[in-house]
Amino acid sequence: WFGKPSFAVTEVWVIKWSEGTQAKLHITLQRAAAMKFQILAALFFLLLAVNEAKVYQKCELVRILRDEGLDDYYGYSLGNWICMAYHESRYNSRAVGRPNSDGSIDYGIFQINSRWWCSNGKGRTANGCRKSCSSFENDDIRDDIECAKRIVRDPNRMGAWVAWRKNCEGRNLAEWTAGC
Ligand SMILES: [Ca+2]
Repeated sequence: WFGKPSFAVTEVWVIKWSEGTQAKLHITLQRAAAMKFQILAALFFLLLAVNEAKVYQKCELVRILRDEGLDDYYGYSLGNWICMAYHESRYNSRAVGRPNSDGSIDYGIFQINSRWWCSNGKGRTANGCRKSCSSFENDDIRDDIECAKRIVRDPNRMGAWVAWRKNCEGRNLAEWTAGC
């Protein structure tokens, strides 16, 4: 067996080896693809969860507004605030309204207006609350409450909220805080 080397055997071995490697590589790539898909799916659902609006329960909102001192603020009982928030945003802290006739936009649970109370970087604003409107699009509504207090200190009082004038003003609002 010191004769000439058997290339054929070596070739077959090399081919088998490369086939085996390819098969392994193929499986590895398939697993990587499956894993990539799983990661993308997880990210997708995470984003979905992040984008999901925070819709407050009535009594949850009653408790927060009470804690933040809105009950009887400027003489308006809690029922006024809950009724207003319901008709403005359905208690959705991320509600963003369609543009108003003047091009301004209303933001958040109290639908705070970009022409007068916050800046969205588009068009004129008095920015009475000295806030970016984006701060009224998140689930932390303490700054929204601060701005609502500023709004009601203005001469229009709660009349600033059209939905309040239409649906809450002068009505018996006891039901809005009942059972909380
Ligand atoms: Ca906020």
